[in-house]
Amino acid sequence: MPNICYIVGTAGSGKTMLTSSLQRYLITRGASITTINLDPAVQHVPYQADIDIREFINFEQLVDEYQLGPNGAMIAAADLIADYIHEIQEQITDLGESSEVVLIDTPGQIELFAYRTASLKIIQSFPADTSTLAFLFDSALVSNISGFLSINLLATSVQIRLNLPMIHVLTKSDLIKAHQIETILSWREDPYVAIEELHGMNREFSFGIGQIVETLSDIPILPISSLTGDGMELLAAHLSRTFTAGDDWSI
Ligand SMILES: Nc1nc2c(ncn2[C@@H]2O[C@H](COP(=O)(O)OP(=O)(O)O)[C@@H](O)[C@H]2O)c(=O)[nH]1
Ligand SMILES: [Mg+2]
Repeated sequence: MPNICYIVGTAGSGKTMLTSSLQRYLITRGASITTINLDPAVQHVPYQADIDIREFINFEQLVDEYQLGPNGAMIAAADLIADYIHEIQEQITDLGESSEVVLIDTPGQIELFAYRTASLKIIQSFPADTSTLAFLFDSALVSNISGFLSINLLATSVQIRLNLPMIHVLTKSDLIKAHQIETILSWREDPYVAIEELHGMNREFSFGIGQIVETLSDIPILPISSLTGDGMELLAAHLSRTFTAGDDWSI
């Protein structure tokens, strides 16, 4: 069965760029990688995709043919993926056989991947114990407490929906200072400290949020920059351990 890593996160969180930089990093270390673009609406894909959903779905044609606005067209395109699931699944299985990991770049808007049924069907067609989700925390969104807590709740929501093991990746670490990264990591260790700093929140509500966010406390947050390559080694090691149950890949 293929080892699959789904790269998931809010729009602009760096999924495509991480797919590209991680692919490059792993290949230069001798790993064999399959890379898949599942975003039908993306214009430019900066990596060599072994499977590209745009070969199945023509986004521009959808817009023209059905006179859809951008949101309607993106939803239609995401739902259309369902028509090609069998083909995609076969291709992933074939390519995955000779790869250490299959990296899957998902649609720009998280709800198109996490909440519509087509992608759930793709996920469910592979065993959960050889699949993982890299959930991205965009530095630009999580450097303040309310943003951090909100994205944690989103991660929990995605976890409920997709029910796969997760790793959390703090993207664009080059855009924030080292002490900000430390602060974000400390909020993960103790979310109640963060919540206490949010003033004017109902006590019971805050406590409830704390309890939910605390359920993620065993998941490390790995800071990376796709631009500078910082943290890529740690992320690769983490993926390797996830898929080989402790034995590192040869990378
Ligand atoms: N500075 C910096 N910018 C990044 C990084 N990763 C992504 N970006 C930028 O963030 C924007 C969105 O990235 P993209 O990978 O397309 O996000 P996606 O919508 O999640 O696929 C682009 O303008 C990227 O150039 C990073 O590590 N550092
Ligand atoms: Mg993208």
